[in-house]
Amino acid sequence: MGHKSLEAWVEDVARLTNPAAIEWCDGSDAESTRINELLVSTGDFIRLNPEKHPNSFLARSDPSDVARVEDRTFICSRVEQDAGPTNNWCAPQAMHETLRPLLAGAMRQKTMYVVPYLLGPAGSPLSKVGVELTDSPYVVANLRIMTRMGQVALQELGTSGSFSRGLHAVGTLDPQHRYISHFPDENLVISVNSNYGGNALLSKKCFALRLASVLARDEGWLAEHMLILCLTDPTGRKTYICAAFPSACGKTNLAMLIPPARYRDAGWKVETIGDDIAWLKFGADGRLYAINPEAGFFGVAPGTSARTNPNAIAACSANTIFTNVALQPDGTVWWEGIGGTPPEHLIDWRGQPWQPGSKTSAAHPNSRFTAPAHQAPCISPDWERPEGVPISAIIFGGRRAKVMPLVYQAFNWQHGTYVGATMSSEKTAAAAGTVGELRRDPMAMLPFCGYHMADYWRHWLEVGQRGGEKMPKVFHVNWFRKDAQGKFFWPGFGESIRVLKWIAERCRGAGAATETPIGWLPTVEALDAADLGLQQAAVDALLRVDRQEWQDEAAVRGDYLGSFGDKLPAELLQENQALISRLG
Ligand code: GTP
Ligand code: SPV
Ligand code: MN
Repeated sequence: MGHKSLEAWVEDVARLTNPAAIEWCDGSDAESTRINELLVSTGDFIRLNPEKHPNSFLARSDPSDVARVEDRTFICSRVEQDAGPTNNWCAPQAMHETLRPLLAGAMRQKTMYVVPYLLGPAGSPLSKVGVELTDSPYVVANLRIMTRMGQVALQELGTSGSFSRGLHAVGTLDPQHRYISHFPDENLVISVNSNYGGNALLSKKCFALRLASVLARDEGWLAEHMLILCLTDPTGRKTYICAAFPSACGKTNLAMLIPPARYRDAGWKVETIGDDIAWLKFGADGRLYAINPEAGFFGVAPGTSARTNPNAIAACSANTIFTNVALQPDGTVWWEGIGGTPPEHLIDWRGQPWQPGSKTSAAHPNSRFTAPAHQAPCISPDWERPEGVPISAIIFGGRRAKVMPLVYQAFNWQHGTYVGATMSSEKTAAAAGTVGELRRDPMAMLPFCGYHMADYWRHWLEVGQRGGEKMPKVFHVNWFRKDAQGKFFWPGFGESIRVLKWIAERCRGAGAATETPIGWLPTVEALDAADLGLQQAAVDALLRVDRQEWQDEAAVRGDYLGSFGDKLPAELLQENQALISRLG
């Protein structure tokens, strides 16, 4: 293969982990079939009904290994300050010493797969190569869907190209000795004792966000936890929009939105470019262009149905890996919120019999499907454009039962950076911890920023300086405001087209808006929601900016920003002060 430093690294790792065999993955169909059959033969995959789910499989992870583990995720920068207060830090040397005994002999009697992959379209100046060494065929099967894997990456790499290194060993799955360790100064990730999602598919959050955010800071671009969509209006005009919501807060669903009939008939359309990660760089015209570094969707299963997201259902109709969902006797999958009445008999995600009325859920709340992006009927013809797509709007959002209105627009980029930096959301099942607890999650990057959060905000402000008037407009949305009974005011999903429409109008200087202390809100008419049959109380709640609630919110934000100390860009505190004075 002729890439000296790659070959040397593979040899080094093999010496340490001692695999019985080494296999270089080429990404071919034949290889995929062989890996899937291997997983079936070891019982790690259950082949699903080939008529209903062709070439698709169910995997069950260890019950202690079902989500990202933020308390076991480390940023091992040389200087502790560089990791910042929001990351767990460990000195690189000390972490290497901790990991060495866990890795020593870890692949004995196993095959070590060398998985080269490309993040971003082939031939794109924005794309980057990674290589993951793993002893998990499950990871190989997932990477084949999630990335452009094998030959295409080796070609891009040539004999001397640079690449990010990921080393993954399944180990014993001991949660106490689970480490998801990032070494930004070595462009390296080492993961041991997990075989789930973002902990093990090192292309995703580890490389495309944590390491890439550091590269982006150094190279003048942005690596973000954002979907990318294309909104087409009845005149055929296209608006490209990115949106950053925390994990399990609606990125996949918004990226695949199908407008209700009235909008569809009028000519409104949403197409998907990406559903989780965006890399944004300046184009020759001075605008920000986004690519989706991934090639597949690792989507949340529960709540996905033919009613809420038919595009996702179609995307995972074949060639899909389902992890931790429930199994029906006929070899089809099931999860909470898939629609219809629950079947009488199921095997739950742990492999146990399950019946309606059982105390536990049949599918794990963070169960997922891994599906090729090109299988989504809504995939945009532009999704593999090497130069990316020009972004007009960036949306922030989270789950907030109270306070946050349905949508508002920031006054300018600096204010928008403040809006993103002070975002908060109720926690979900995508990470281990207490579901529902409110936490600040700046730019939806709290678990994914590979360096000091305040330096990251400084970088956002600097990128804004560079882009000037050509920067995207910034918005904030909240689909999750609840009434006193705990019911969502906003129907969400396809109906959110109304919000996208207003955003697109604002991007071209139209769309009626009311100025409020927090930013511009749509007028009731501009929201165009009359046909939704919402109660007046719901409309009021969705468009309400309550002075007292916002004064309380601003006070919390002030404390939060203050906790970042010297590195905090003064502009963000000024924005908070300005909000407080506008609130009067
Ligand atoms: P990650 O893949 O973890 O980054 O998640 P994500 O941001 O892509 O979230 P996703 O779209 O998968 O949605 C997560 C959950 O929120 C699913 O159960 C959805 O059904 C639900 N959800 C998504 N959009 C809406 C909405 O507009 N309203 C409501 N009420 N729920 C939604
Ligand atoms: C998320 O948690 O934001 C995900 C799933 O997209 S994982 O790949 O596990 O990070
Ligand atoms: Mn995500």
